[in-house]
Amino acid sequence: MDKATSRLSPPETPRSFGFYVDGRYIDAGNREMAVRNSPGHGVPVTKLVKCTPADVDMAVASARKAFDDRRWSGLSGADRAAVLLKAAEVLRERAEEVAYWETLENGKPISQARAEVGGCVGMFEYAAGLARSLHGDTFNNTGDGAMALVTREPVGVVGVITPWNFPFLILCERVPYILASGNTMVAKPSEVTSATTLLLAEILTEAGLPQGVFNVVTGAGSTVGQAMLEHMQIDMLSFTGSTAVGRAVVEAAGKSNFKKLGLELGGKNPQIVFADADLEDAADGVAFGIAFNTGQCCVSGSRLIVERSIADKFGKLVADKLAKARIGDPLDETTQIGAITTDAQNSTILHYIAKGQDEGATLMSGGTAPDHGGGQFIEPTVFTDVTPDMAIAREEIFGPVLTILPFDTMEEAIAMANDTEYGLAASVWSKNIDKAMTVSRQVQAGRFWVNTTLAGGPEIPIGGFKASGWGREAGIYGVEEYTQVKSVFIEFGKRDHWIS
Ligand code: TXE
Repeated sequence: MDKATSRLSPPETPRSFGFYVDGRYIDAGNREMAVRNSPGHGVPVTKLVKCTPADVDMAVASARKAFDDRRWSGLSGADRAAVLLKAAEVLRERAEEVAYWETLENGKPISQARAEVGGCVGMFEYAAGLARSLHGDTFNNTGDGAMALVTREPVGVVGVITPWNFPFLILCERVPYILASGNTMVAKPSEVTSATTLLLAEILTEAGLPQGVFNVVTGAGSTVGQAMLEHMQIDMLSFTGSTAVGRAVVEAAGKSNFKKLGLELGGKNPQIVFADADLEDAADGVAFGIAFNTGQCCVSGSRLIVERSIADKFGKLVADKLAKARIGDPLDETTQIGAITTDAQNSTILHYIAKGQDEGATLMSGGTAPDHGGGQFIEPTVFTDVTPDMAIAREEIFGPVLTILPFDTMEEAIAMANDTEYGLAASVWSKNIDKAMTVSRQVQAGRFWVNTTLAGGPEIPIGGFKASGWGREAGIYGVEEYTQVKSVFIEFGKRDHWIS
């Protein structure tokens, strides 16, 4: 913090973190350290341990012991809820610290990081209630002298591998729900955005989570992440990231212990806009859907599918909105669009902007990389004259690049929306309930929005159809995902003998 002006600024020296096992930090020792530069400022902000596969073994052993001795799973739901509620309280107290480091490592605007952390507080509070209410089922239709119970048991040791686009939010869409039923965990954040996962470990310990229940290893996906995929003592793995690594996750599970998997992968999400929509609202929603988090969201609305009669007018409305969005220093309170998180992603987005033009699409607005100091920024970009076969219309760009595709009939709009390997999210904008509901029924997506986009909450499940993933996170669905069902058949009274 620059005290004279009370404007936030990057730290003068990078903050060093250890990794976190058995309720405490472990120093780097002679392990290598990675330095992370703020993508919004280009200066070093954190130093993180490059863990080894042996460190993964240590973290998994800690989680295994904590699970097997039932120090967490053996508690009542009420006792687990108390810890989750306390975690929410501590997180609320430390929210500004979490938001600051999130912004520094990720490049997202500080106002957005604060809002995300606020949302995460709600997830811990909501999951606390679920820890108390989670229950099974009974069958008393088994005849006199018998009864069956169906119980929900925690899966065991859960590994969570997270990406860099929402390092803290994606983590908190999983952790409280995974902990609610009594699982223990090893988390591996992205190597470029690890700080806030370590802060969560501190917060959970401060909240009274028993040692060893939540452990964090930091480092590269190809070593630390891969060791987790193959680990025989990890019972379930939640992976959020690219479709390519998602395939490796499935393969490794098959080659190791058939661990249960949750996958949230890529998306190429349609925003369908009918001529009868409130076009001002829809333009604002479409602009938000593509520029929020600089388009680095698996649920970004990157394909605008718009009724032909309004396509030109509506495209201009969206482009005008985007031109007014404030892009710049992520630590500036007024910034709406921050930096591109990684150098590789920056190159990927610029590559797609060039490719779109090579393929014959027309660059309607944006497309440049403005200079806002030491960071890397890309203006929101809109393409018209796009055809469905172009790479910019088919592949996940993971940046602020919108393609406009016109349609003539509702059936055509639905077919275009579904013409993708992905099925993560979709929106429809229309004031006609028949159209809106028909589209919501027929578009294949795990999350669907009517006259809004990127909306949700702790109660609402997330996850994808098709190649966008397996399983659901958040809400009661997210708790049940991390449980397994056990049936218990009980007989009472005298047994009817098989051998008499
Ligand atoms: O993802 P990776 P990257 C998409 C998006 C983006 C592309 C590449 O299109 O351009 O993926 O991003 C860990 N075993 N999404 O390269 O590599 C890695 O350390 C185990 C969509 O960053 O999939 C990190 O913690 N783990 C997505 C996490 O996987 C491995 C969000 C994600 O990294 C591993 C991010 C391995 N072999 C990118 N290799 C979404 N759905 O939101 C890497 N990792």
